[in-house]
Amino acid sequence: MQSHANHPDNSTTINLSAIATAVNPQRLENDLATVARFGGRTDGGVTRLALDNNDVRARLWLIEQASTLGAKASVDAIGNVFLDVPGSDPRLSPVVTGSHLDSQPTGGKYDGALGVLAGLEALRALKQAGFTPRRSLSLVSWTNEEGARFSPGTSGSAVFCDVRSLDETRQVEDSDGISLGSALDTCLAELDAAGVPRRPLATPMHAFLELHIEQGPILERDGVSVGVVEGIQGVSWFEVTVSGSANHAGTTPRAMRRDALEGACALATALREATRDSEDRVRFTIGKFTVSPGSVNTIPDQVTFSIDLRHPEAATLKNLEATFSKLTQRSWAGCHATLIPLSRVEPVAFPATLTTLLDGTANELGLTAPRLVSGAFHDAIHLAKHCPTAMLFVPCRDGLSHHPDEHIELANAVVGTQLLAASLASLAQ
Ligand code: HGY
Ligand code: MN
Ligand code: MN
Repeated sequence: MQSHANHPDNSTTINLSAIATAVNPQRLENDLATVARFGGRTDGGVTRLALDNNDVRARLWLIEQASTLGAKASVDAIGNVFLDVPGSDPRLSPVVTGSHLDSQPTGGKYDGALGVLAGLEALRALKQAGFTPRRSLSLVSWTNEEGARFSPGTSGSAVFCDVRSLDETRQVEDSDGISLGSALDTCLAELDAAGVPRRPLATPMHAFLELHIEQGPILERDGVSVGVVEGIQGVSWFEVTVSGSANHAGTTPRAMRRDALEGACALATALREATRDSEDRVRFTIGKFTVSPGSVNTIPDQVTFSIDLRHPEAATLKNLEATFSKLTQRSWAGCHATLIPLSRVEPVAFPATLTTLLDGTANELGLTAPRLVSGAFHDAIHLAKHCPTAMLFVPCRDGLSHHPDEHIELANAVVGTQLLAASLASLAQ
């Protein structure tokens, strides 16, 4: 099936079926298995935390793939790794695809990795199909999308898009007191030693497309292989600290206690109650909860817990944030509470120019690709401020993610990669 490039001033046709058939399921499956071994777990999941040794080895592996692509590898000051395939007109800004290689502490093999490897396979397929892009094509792996080790997440794309500063990002520390900056310098030294040149931040892009697993139940329920993502819901992360007084567990009467755990549990329950909505659209999660001094027979004097709050509407997100601020000002079991905002990203809608192009390309490939909004955040949430940006989702079994049992059907990953490759070709002409 021939398609006229979606670019009005270009007469060349793009052979979409040649591109689609050039996508090699075995190559993609091999790459997924290879990358899954970087931090592979016995339960089938991965632990590849941002800038840990497994993440660095996965980056070095990705860089090694540049030569077979005829691409040049480079890395920027926050560690984002790029593979650039030159286009026939170097004056034009590139079309970029990619995602992230870091994982959750007990993550799955596909969150992030599929987007990087589908991008790699798409670029290989385009080369194999004899497609020469006018615009350069780039594959990027963003640093620290998950935010599990260094909070908040999406550091690489946020710094690249100048949404957050490199300096403030470098100062963030993990639970062992290691700063992102020092882990980054170790990673960059390894890439320098491998001869990977540096590149600037915020380089211009014509468009950014990210393929990702849905991490939700919709596409599987609809029985389709791929979906066109039209936006990402807003997300706010907070740290709550409840402070009381430590004392002896055996001798202190209840009336004299300022038990930080009792206060934190009451506050956490009140916050959750404030987010309960009849349409079940608010997402409220307390994922981390630390009690100190953490002794069986000492009344806790401090409890710190995280909040991950999400909603597709900016106004609702704002109202809930205001409610949280009011609730934390109250006294909880005689304890004092503070609410520290860690990060906040407004909901984004992807431009119709790009989502319509994806619809049209899916159509030409004979695919049904329903529209959906992402419940998870992605690096695309920042890229949307940098250039026209959109995403493709492939289904994951039971919608399960951030879990070792995360699973996809290879056939769906191949269809997603075919649509990605064809869409990149259209954009690069
Ligand atoms: O948390 C998220 O939405 C993303 O998967 N890191
Ligand atoms: Mn992800
Ligand atoms: Mn994730």
